Amino acid sequence: MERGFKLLSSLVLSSTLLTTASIAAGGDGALDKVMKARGLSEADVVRAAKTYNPTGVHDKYLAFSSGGQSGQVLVYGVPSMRLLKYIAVFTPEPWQGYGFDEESKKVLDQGKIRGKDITWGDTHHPALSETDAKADGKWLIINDKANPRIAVIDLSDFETKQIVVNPVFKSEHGGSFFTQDSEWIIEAAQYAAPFDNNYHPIEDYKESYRGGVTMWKFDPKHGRIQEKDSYTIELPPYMQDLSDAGKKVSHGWGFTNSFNSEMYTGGIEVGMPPNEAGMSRNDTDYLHVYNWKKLAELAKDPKNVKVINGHRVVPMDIAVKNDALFLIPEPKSPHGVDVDPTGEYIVVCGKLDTHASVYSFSKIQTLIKNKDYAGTDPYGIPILDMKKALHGQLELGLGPLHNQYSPIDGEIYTSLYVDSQVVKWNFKTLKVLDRVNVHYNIGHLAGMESNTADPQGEYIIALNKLSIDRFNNVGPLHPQNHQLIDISGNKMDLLVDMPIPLGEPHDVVTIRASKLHPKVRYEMGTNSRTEQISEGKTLAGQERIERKGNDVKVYATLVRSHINPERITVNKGDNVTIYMTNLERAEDETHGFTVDNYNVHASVEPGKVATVKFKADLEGVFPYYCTEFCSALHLEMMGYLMVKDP
Ligand code: CUK
Ligand code: CUA
Repeated sequence: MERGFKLLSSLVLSSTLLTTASIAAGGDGALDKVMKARGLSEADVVRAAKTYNPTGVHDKYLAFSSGGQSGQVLVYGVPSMRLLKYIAVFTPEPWQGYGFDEESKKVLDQGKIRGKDITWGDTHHPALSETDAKADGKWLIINDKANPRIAVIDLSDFETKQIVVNPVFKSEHGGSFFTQDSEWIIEAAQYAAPFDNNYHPIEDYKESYRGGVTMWKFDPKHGRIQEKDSYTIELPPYMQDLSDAGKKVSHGWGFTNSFNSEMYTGGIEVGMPPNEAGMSRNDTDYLHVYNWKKLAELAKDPKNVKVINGHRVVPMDIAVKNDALFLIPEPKSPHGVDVDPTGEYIVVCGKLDTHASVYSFSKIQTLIKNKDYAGTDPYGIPILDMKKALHGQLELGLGPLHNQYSPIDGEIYTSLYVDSQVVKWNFKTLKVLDRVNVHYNIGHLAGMESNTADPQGEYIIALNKLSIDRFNNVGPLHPQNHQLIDISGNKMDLLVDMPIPLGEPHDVVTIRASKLHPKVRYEMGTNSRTEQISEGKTLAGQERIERKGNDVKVYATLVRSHINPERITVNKGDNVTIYMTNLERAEDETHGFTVDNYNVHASVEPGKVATVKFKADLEGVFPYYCTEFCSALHLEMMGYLMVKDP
């Protein structure tokens, strides 16, 4: 696949070939004809060739994009920018049976908040699991800003396996980020709120409202968050924001931005200026710097924690007393904070400031060691002097938001929201190197494994919030625009646009496809959500219907081109459970299953068991059938549910 791609590039990049060669698809002068007919320049053709995958050729990288308000994850290939899959995460998704079969309902149910069903999510930050600060291709996590939750996706089958609800936050944004060996996940709150579940008047903001960072313990072997071993660092109500975990030299530390050092709480009732001005009055906000490793040790002693909603919270004074929590001023209303591949530099973007600020971890450590503090905040947290903690600052343009690193020492790419640009600069020498226009209003940007200790270079994807005129008009709600940029040369070159038709995708993480090894089938009889053999596993010849009182259990098999049994007769009011085992071993021979009018659907991949459950409360005759076009006799793959009044 690699070879094919290289061959193609060398073929098309040769400009003599471009103008003179005959192309198999068209014959003499075909390329010229196509270029003329479609109004393409030579540069256009080269760009097209850089992203074109002939049929059967795979992509070098896979990108995992947040699905924004869809609550899902999108997967696409780079450089082809071909959409490969949606992964159902926080929102029911019928194709995958997510929320329509029993196995996936159990996953979605983990995301209930205080007993309340939450059937959407506002996904922002996906993160790939790491070993030694490098992407290892095992797990993907993603946060939900609106309902503070984190989901774990297994990259062996691209299915969501776990959802955890933050027990103390009411919203969150600074998640989710793995530490360098995926033993912890950082999740920072966003809008400050009381940690308990009670009403507290807004006048008590400074006393009762809190921000924080939850450190979720993660088991990288089994891919599950361990809620009991997790803890939260209590923080002031400064509206915490994006975060990043230290790596290498800064391993053990975490960094979290904030944008409301004013502790402004809204002014409608008391005649204060509107929100924006209120939260941006001060010239600086605070970068929170915390030693989560030390705090994890402290949290083991019950004397050091407050238990809130059954969850351990380390109070600010305990963190301060143990030299584990510090603040550093940063230009007001910052946005991204990104630790460089060595762990020494922490780059914070200004958003309302035209600068990026490069903090030095070793300078921060020296200030901490010497207790060289510039003062304390109202909560007694030591403040480090900004100038002394900075390696330097550089003016980049209007609205710097997020950063990505490259394999070249000191090279960094930053998104400029207001200027609609990606700027390449050097964070060590503090020099701007290049900039390219994007379309339009870029938020995050994604390099190839760029947030790890092993960035690959090659491409940057600009995640643009607005597409305006880039695509056919499909009504007032536009798709967003992911633009692929070639960064392999001195000058960045914009290659192609890709519309994202599923919510606002805040962030993307990427990985070399060679690091992923997803399976093509399950061990026969597997409940894919638990990875255990299902109680409903049914082999050929074992199909049966069991009745106990009003409970009817159907043990069914699916194989081209039969659903066995072909007739299920029940009484009105019976509780019906249908276990389906897909007996296929062939790759991509998925069968779907639905019972008409009963709002159930399952996707049953080879080897999988999926279960649908319903009360037979509608009397009548209901066809059930396979919903995937699986063979020439697909339409014949059906049966009848007979519901009679006894
Ligand atoms: S955020 Cu949307 S552009 Cu939620 Cu990471 Cu910056
Ligand atoms: Cu099985 Cu269609």
